[in-house]
Amino acid sequence: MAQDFADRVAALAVRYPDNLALQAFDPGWYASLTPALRARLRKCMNSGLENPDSQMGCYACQPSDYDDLRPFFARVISRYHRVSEEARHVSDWRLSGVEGLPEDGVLDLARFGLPPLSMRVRVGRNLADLPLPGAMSRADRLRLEARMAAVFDRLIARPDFGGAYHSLTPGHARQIDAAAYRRLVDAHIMFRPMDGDRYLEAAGIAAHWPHGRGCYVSADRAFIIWVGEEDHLRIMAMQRGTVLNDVFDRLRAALDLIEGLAGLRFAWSDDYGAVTSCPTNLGTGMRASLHLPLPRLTRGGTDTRVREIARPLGLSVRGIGGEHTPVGADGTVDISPSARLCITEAGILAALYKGAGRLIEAERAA
Ligand code: DAR
Repeated sequence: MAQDFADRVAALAVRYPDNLALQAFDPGWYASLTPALRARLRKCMNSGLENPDSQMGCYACQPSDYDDLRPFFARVISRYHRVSEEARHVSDWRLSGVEGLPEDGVLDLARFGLPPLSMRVRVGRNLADLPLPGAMSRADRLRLEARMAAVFDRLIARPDFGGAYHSLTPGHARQIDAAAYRRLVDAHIMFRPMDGDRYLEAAGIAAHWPHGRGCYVSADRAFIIWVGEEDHLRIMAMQRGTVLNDVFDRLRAALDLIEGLAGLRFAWSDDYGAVTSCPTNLGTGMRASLHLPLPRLTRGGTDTRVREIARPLGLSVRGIGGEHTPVGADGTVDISPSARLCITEAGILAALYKGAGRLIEAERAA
């Protein structure tokens, strides 16, 4: 069994050099593990074996996987995030210490002549006392949703975060129907169905769909918490505007409020910061993004030119429908700093602000 798995990994690793998990696998170390740890590693790697075209090729399934399977995860983390295997993440939301920002600390995109744009900042968080989504039972998923109900009750009572929870769980008191769900997805408020995502299916993260899934939405639709997607929680602030601080500060206020409510404690690693399902999100767990209209640079409906300019700026480019979606019809793309680990939250926001300025400059020169 152990040798079969090692042989399977070796055969795929030759054909898929970009799959970090396959490349990081060490058969000698794997053979030295206890049967229980070997089984845990196989589960973490399953998505990358079933989908060898994966970039990362693995997901953690227990909060302790990053520690208990450290030699493997330290290698994939180091190679993906381009940090040393001994790197330690430090979080910091204070913009004051970041160089190259406006004196007043206001990251206003209007300074680049940009109109109000769709701005969004989100973090992934997982509860410390539950398995990660890849290893949750249906009961775990319902337990997560029930734990969050107590938190939402407190948010609903507040003028700054008041709203409502919408559940996909059959029979849930707040269950919404298919039409309402589709409307929330089309409004970019709710996440898309997970049972069609081959990576998440193979990782066990999409299991028991749609049980234990839902989203909390504030009355102004500018504060959202996804429950039961790739991480237990995706907590995000979004709005149309030009001042990035607005979404950044609101998210920070929400996190300060939520952690501790109803005994909630987030999974945290001394080395890797916020513990997330996918190693690509470790550290801050933060994705700060903008929908930026770049019709000249995306002429022909392709984002190749944008990617060439964005990559050296440390920015990744997506379609406006999320990961693996096309450029918007009007040439709008979703841009966001790629870095998550060994960069501060403030550093991510600064990279987005400066990167947007450079991209719009290139657009005007195209
Ligand atoms: N399919 C996974 C995606 C990794 C990054 N995106 C996430 N976590 N949503 C891969 O290994 O390519």
